[in-house]
Amino acid sequence: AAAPLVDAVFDIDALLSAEERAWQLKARAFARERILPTIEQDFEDKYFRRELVAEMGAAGFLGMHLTGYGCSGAGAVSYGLVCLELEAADSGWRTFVSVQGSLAMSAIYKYGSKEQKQRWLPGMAAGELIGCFALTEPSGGSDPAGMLTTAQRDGDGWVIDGSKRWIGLASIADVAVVWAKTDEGVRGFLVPTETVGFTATPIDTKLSMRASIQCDVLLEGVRVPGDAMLPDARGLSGPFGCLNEARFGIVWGAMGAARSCLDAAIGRATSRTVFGKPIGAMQLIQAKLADMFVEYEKGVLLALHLGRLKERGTLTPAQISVGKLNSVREAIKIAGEARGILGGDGITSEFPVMRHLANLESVRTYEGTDEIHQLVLGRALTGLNAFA
Ligand code: TGC
Repeated sequence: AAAPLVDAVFDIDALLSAEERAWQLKARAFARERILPTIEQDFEDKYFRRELVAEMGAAGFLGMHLTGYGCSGAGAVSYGLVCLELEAADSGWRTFVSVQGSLAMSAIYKYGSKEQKQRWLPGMAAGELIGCFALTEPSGGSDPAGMLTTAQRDGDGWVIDGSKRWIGLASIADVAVVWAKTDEGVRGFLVPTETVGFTATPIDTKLSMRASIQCDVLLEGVRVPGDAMLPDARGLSGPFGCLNEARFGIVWGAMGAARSCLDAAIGRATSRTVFGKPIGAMQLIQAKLADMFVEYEKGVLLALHLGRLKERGTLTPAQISVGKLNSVREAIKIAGEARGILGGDGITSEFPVMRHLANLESVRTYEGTDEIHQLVLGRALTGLNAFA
């Protein structure tokens, strides 16, 4: 697949290994051949193209940073590049890979028993089984410590009651990783979605992420056996450990959406003539494009730096907050500028810009809002906890 115009200008490829480039090109080709041809219509129709799930599994994109159990064992930068290329097509498909691989599979991989891993991970890596991650509740997502969902002992098993909201893939998932309060703190449970009392209803009123699925989930007297509990997740560090993985993918992915908008803006700036010359010849337009480009390149370099830290095993949650905050905030600014450069066309589905802009508003909100990441950084810088 040919390099996007903006990547040809600034040679970030030179900083990547051959293996990383191979993953990137594979994902770029997948996005162009399998997602882009139908994404505008799918977005319009609120349609999740489920047949792509097995294709993504076959391509090795699901849980690709995990090792064993049919997973690809790829490096963090390779995973990030795949996120970038998928999100250059649509945030919904990067979100799918995040929910399946970074959240649901990571939870089982990090905290599950050998039996739980063997039962679920190979099928999830292949895209034959779908997972979801049920943490956020209807009252809000920023403070998981305030969750109301409970799991109570019932003989050898547990009974889970509560409700969750904004749960990606829940209505098509085979297994839900459900976080609930117990008498020993927050614990995670693997709940097959066919279990009596588990109901998932897609949220139908979204004007963003329309080609992906987010659901309300009801848990009414959901009985699971004792071995449904993830043995190695205790307290909120369990789900937060998975959010770190998903946030890392967003650091890269949002830059993919930004690149797509920047490419569209450059294409339009060089092809649309006003006042007798291409608008790209106007100094004001060039200044906008230059600023967009600078933020895109800075964002990719930051993502790469965080990827290298992750590969060294030293990446901290605060560093991830820098990346998530910056990437999404700047991608939204880039998409907004691109929308302006496209003029009226910028609000149509003939260009991807408005779709990216709408999607990025979801990405800004999930996995920690801008404000949550600002406060994580404020706490790291001052030692003072604004959440307490
Ligand atoms: P705090 O006291 O700071 O920490 C509680 C425990 O958690 C540990 N911890 C972390 N561990 C690993 N990685 C991190 N990033 C961690 N952050 C905190 C911490 O060390 C402590 O461990 P322990 O062993 O001492 O108990 O917790 P707090 O209640 O003060 O919270 C701080 C805050 C606000 C940063 C945290 O609550 C937070 O990150 N809030 C945002 C949560 C969020 O991102 N929610 C959106 C999730 S998106 C979603 O659920 C949808 S899934 C996607 C989909 O389905 O589409």
